[in-house]
Amino acid sequence: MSKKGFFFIFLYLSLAIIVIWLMFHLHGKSTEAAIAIFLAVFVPLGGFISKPITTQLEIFAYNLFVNNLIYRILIFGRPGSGKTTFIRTGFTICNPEKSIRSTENFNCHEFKVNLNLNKKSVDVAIADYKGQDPYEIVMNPPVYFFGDENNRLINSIFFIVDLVPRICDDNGEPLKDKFLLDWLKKDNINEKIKVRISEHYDYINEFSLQLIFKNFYSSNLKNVFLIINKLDLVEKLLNDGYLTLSDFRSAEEFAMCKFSRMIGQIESVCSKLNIDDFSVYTISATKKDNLRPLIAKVLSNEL
Ligand SMILES: Nc1nc2c(ncn2[C@@H]2O[C@H](COP(=O)(O)OP(=O)(O)O)[C@@H](O)[C@H]2O)c(=O)[nH]1
Ligand SMILES: [Mg+2]
Repeated sequence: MSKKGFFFIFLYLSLAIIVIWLMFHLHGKSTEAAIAIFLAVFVPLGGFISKPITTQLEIFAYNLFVNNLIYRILIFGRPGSGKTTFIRTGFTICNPEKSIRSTENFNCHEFKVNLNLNKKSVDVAIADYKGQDPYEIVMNPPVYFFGDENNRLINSIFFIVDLVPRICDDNGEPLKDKFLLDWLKKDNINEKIKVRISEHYDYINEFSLQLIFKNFYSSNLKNVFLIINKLDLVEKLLNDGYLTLSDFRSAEEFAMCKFSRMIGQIESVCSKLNIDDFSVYTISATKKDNLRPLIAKVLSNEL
């Protein structure tokens, strides 16, 4: 409990004791009225003062039972960038325990991860951010996952972007790859990719980075990743001759270049906070084998 909390409780109890003492020592006619006033003023006042303290007590109780052995990952990126796909593909290889807890902005999953490197397995929990706007990330983050604001528990942050948008059909279902590729190929591929990239810059930028690190950074944070997703679609467009990479040697290099400013922004925040483990991965979240090196890297100190 904070010093301020103790102070208010102390002040409240002192005042209450003084008033009760006065009531019983001034045996005047006004005693009944004084009791009525006492009940009317002190009971609601007590409730008001103790509210933040009750919250603090709840957090204190959470901290007592929180499992510090779980490796906690926050995954953040624009809707449609592949967060849920990444979790499903990446962590089904690792024998998931079917536990998901949801809040308005997060789906929190828990897994047991064993990459067969040795027999040891790691308990991993991932918060999949499902809010629409970036700033909602700081609205009521569940204490059981993030820890309270004075004791954050996040070990890794994954920022995720892609080069191809999610387009939905008339029923609101995301287009299958074939139809998505047809839509891209129809006209102006470069412009469509450019628009998608700029949407990610609207989402992950100096402002949202500040918000996230200010709210979730602690000495528990070990590493940060930028994941550039949907490389398979870019490769397909290249192979089919719809994209030309005159200035690049590969789809990976193309992807890294498109997000070089974002890489710089994350690097700069990390270096200010002395986080020297920042990596960039280009992946296809739909391919299991693609994700193994990344997961092995994240958990390299745990397994
Ligand atoms: N081809 C391809 N599609 C992907 C990839 N990752 C995600 N998708 C598709 O992109 C859409 C959005 O993915 P989802 O995981 O729901 O994104 P979220 O909103 O960030 O959770 C879905 O239709 C996925 O099937 C990928 O690496 N390659
Ligand atoms: Mg999702």
